[in-house]
Amino acid sequence: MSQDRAPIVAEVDAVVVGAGFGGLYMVHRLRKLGMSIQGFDAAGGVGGTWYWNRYPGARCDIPSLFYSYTWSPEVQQAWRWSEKYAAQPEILAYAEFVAEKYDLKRAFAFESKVSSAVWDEVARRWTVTTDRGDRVNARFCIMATGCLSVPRAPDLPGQDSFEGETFHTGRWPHEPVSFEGRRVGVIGTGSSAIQSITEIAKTAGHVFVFQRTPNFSVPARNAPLRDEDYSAFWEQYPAYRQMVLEGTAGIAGGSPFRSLTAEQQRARFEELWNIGGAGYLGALADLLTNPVANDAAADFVREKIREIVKDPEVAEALLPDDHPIGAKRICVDTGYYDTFNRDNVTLVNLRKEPIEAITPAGVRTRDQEYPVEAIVFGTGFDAMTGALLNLDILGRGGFTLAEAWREGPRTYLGLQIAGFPNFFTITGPGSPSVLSNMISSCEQHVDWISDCLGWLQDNGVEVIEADPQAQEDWVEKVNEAADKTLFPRANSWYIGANIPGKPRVFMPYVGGHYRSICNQVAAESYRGFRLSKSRDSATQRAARA
Ligand code: NA7
Repeated sequence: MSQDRAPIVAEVDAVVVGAGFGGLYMVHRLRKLGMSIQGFDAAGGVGGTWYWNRYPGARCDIPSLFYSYTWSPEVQQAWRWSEKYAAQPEILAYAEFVAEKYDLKRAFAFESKVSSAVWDEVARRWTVTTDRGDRVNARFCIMATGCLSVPRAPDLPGQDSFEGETFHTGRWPHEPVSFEGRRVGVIGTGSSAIQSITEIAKTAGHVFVFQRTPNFSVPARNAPLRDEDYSAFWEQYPAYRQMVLEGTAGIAGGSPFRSLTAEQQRARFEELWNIGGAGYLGALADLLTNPVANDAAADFVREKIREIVKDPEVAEALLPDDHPIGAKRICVDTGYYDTFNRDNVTLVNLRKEPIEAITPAGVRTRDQEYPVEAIVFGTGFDAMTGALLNLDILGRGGFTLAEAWREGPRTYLGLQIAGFPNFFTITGPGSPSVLSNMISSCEQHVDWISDCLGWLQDNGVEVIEADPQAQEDWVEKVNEAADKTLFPRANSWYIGANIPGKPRVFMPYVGGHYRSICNQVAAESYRGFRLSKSRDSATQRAARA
């Protein structure tokens, strides 16, 4: 049901696409620059990824105290997280709280999906259209479209014939869904499936987990946040803030593998396993660059899986064996492996018996049919580029983004694309994005873009556009950085491997010092960008002369 929308503003300084954490803060900063804005979001409200991913057990895998905006001391003081790792409803409530406090919703038309953005060379403006027939002209087009916003479901034979209910974790219904006493099939064992399987199994009649590739998962050790946790957080906050500013927060700590004895290595793994969370990847300084260090950390987790899962055959099938730990996004769970000790959970190993078809009554593998009343697809997303390539984006000379990215995404700093003037991507490919704290990275990009737009205003610059050579140099730097790590050794969505036909390019930037690189570019009057003075100021100068 479509809601009433405020009238669309047809001529604005900036269009902002997306009302998640990037888009909300962007609107706030643009207003401070005195700019007029029209925002759009396909969702019915704010929250971005947290609006859509409402599946059972959906939870952040970064501690809530860090998964928070830092730009508003008022919000920091007023908001209180209840748990170490916040669940989806609480994160969505947080987005809504910020939106209300700063009156940000007013800038957006919801349930309005942008369908195209076309650059007009003569007017030097973008024309943005939506599926509701809106048409807006804007000087700047800012895409806060998220890295994991286009869900992907497999196209299995017979899928449409299924007579039960189907769900995708990334497009969960807003009404409560009960699996009580029902037979449920979950397809996939990535983060979303791992979180939901654990929850669904608590009430379902039976859960069949259809696993193609086992993943590494570590315990979250989630817990309520106490007053003393908050006090400790505020004590370390200045140091944390400094790390964020230097771009080193969340980067692996610890000593290098070879500097530790076998006992010390083991003690370190045990310590981080007991603390819980994705911080396990910080056990060793070289865990993501040295295959031997990585094997040791992976072996430790495999050992834990064997200890937890009672049936040796099931445990064996759950052991990840085809990628270095951390080279695919590590999952953070609450009792995932233990769930396989329940009588109402069955692991179906698709390596032994691949899915052949979905039938009206369930899932048929090579060996047998599993009758289910509901199927949950936890099958992931067209990550990082999907949301942008789903739109018709036409830059200079009518050149499309799809053509520009035919061989994979190419950006300058993950912020701009050569040939697409005055067009910005928040946490775009080529920036740390999904391999960083997303909320901090959104903030950093919004701050950088806002400062840039302010500078353009002050300097009479009308058009900013990535220089093709600067972009090529950056793409090379992104690739070089990835090649020094173990990331390219996994068939992950970081590399586009989960989408048939998608070019295999490692998309996040993992070279470090990213924030200072961006700041330095700005300090050097936007080195690597082409700047065109506004015609007005050129005319004024000519008149003065
Ligand atoms: P992921 O991490 O991409 O996981 C998708 C899962 O779905 C993964 O286990 C896939 O197995 C599986 N999959 C995909 N297609 C199929 C088919 N056809 N048959 C069987 N299994 C399939 O997505 P998530 O939503 O879990 O997580 C994405 C991110 O969101 C996560 O990292 C967090 O940052 C939040 P495969 O490995 O391809 O064999």
